[in-house]
Amino acid sequence: MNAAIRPWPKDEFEARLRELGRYYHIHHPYHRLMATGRLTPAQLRAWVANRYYYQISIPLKDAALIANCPDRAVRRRWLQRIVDHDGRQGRDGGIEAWIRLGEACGLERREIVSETHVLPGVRFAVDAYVDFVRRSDWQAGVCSSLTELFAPTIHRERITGWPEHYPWIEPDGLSYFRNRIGEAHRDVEHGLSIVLDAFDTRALQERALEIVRFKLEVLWTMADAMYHAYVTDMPPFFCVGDEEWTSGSTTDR
Ligand code: AHQ
Repeated sequence: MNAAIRPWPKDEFEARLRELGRYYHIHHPYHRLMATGRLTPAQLRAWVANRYYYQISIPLKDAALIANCPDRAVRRRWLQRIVDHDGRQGRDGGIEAWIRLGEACGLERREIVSETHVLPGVRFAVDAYVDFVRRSDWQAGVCSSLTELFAPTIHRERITGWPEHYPWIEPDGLSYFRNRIGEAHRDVEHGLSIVLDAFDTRALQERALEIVRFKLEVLWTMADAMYHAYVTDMPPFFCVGDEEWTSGSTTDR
């Protein structure tokens, strides 16, 4: 079979998936400002308030994937992702931990859960992710979660960096990131094994790379919207005049 159409060996396929980490949102200017202590408190609070929309959308995305999946063994394991975010009897879950992160940063619970600060660009990017999983086969949905290959690094960066750069944030608020490192490792091990097995032709492997690039674009676009609104001080129409949510930079409007 022609080498150009022969499927890559699994280790090469995995390496190509991991190479996409160069486009991960850890490299986005907003996250570089965050990691180097250059975000103002308002810009950090805005990030938490916007990312809340992503966090509450993950269980909807995972439920859509399960709805598309006829494989009981996969569904049984994938269910844990919903529990991790929604919680269960006796365990608050990640969404509640994210709200506590927001409160630790000085946000009120009501302004987080009301989604009042969620930017159009953030909402559209997150909705595009959920809609992609809803309308795709479940294996494509699994593949789109593989950006978490790169997530433990960004969570560790926050756990180590925020206490130094943002000492005004209550340390307990960082529990979301601490919990997520273990969960992300566990989830990616499951998701990667499915993808390496299911995407078994060259065309499917190329498709898998496209899917991960799409999800990387979702994450990057969310950060673009926040950078535009809170760093270049060009919030969308519904924030116009709401000075509390701009970076207070000197640009004239
Ligand atoms: O907190 C995050 C999370 O729960 C998930 C689920 C997973 C998915 O199914 O797409 N991706 C993801 C991510 C989370 N946090 C992001 C961050 O930077 O804090 C990273 C993101 C991801 O890498 O996809």
